[in-house]
Amino acid sequence: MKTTRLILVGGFLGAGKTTLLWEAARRIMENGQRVGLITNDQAPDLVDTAILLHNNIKVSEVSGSCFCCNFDGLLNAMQQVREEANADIIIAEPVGSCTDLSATIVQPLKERMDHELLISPLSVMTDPAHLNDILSGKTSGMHLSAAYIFMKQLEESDIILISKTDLLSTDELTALKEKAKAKFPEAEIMTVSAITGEGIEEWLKEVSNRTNAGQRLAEVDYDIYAEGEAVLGWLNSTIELSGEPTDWDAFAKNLMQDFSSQFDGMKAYVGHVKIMLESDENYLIGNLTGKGDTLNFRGSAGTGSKARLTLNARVEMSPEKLEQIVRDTLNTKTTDSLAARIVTLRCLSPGRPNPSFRFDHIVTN
Ligand SMILES: Nc1nc2c(ncn2[C@@H]2O[C@H](COP(=O)(O)OP(=O)(O)O)[C@@H](O)[C@H]2O)c(=O)[nH]1
Ligand SMILES: [Mg+2]
Repeated sequence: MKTTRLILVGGFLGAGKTTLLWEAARRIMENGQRVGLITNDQAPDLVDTAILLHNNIKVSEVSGSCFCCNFDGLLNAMQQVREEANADIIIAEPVGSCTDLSATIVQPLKERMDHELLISPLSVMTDPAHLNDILSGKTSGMHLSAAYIFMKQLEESDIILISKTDLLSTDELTALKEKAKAKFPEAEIMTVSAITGEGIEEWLKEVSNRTNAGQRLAEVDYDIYAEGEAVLGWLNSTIELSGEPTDWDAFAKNLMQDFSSQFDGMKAYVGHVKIMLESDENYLIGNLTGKGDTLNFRGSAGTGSKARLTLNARVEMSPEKLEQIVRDTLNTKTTDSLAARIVTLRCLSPGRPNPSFRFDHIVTN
């Protein structure tokens, strides 16, 4: 089988990974190369997979466990994408609350698949506001142990990829890059905006040409790491909506605003709440990655009498509480003229990470 390039894009929940995956995939295809994507989650019914599938790209999902705890799942997904899409390039997005990827994924891959894979430097994407807070010694509203995960992700990265640069002035961006470089002198600092396209070509060029992946290992305390993940309630659900013709965009916005004001009211840290509302061929995506001011929507699901809602929420609270809020909120949207039927609902708090492999040294090829 031909050699395939693997680009891993890690980074905390809501950093902008899936948005970049799609933008990068589009550009790679325009260049005449074949691309396959791999998504990852603790449970199935992932909005990210649904979004990417809508764009006619080969997507394989590793669900039920993160890549590091299900290394074989990652290998199988890569095999599938390579066979079915004959991919020249695979881009994979690990779970946003995962760290220690250099030790648990990159080094084992280097050792086992050196002849089949060209592994790109590990890119860790970071939201600029969170990065600024974390570099200033704050927790950016997160639990202390979740902030620890955020920091460890940066520590092990080959490339720190600052996202959403459209939200910063040139001076702010320069200052943030300098601050990041001072803290992580061994990492390359790059910047992208999916909105303006700034930096995407440069980043793609860098990860497509370099092969020195996994040059750094972070020292990770698994007790703190486990706590940082366990404080998050995790919910994936699919819901069928049916009734009188409904303006689905207004419905989605109202639903997300409701979630947002409840979480803000409870001072519960929102990692990511993401919805996809599909009606016929139309769809709308809604995202909340913090307080109410992060709420944003794109696309349109139009008006119709039937729709399918996929909901993924990662919020700092017990899974039981999160499930109750989701069920209660959906109930308030149900009327005589609109029914909501929960088709699947999984709610959990991630278990202690138990990686398939964990290397204590950097593999040199
Ligand atoms: N302003 C801005 N927002 C972005 C950019 N990239 C992603 N986002 C938003 O960030 C949120 C999280 O994006 P997503 O790709 O799902 O993040 P992931 O959780 O890391 O996969 C969404 O609301 C996106 O619309 C960007 O370049 N600029
Ligand atoms: Mg994502």
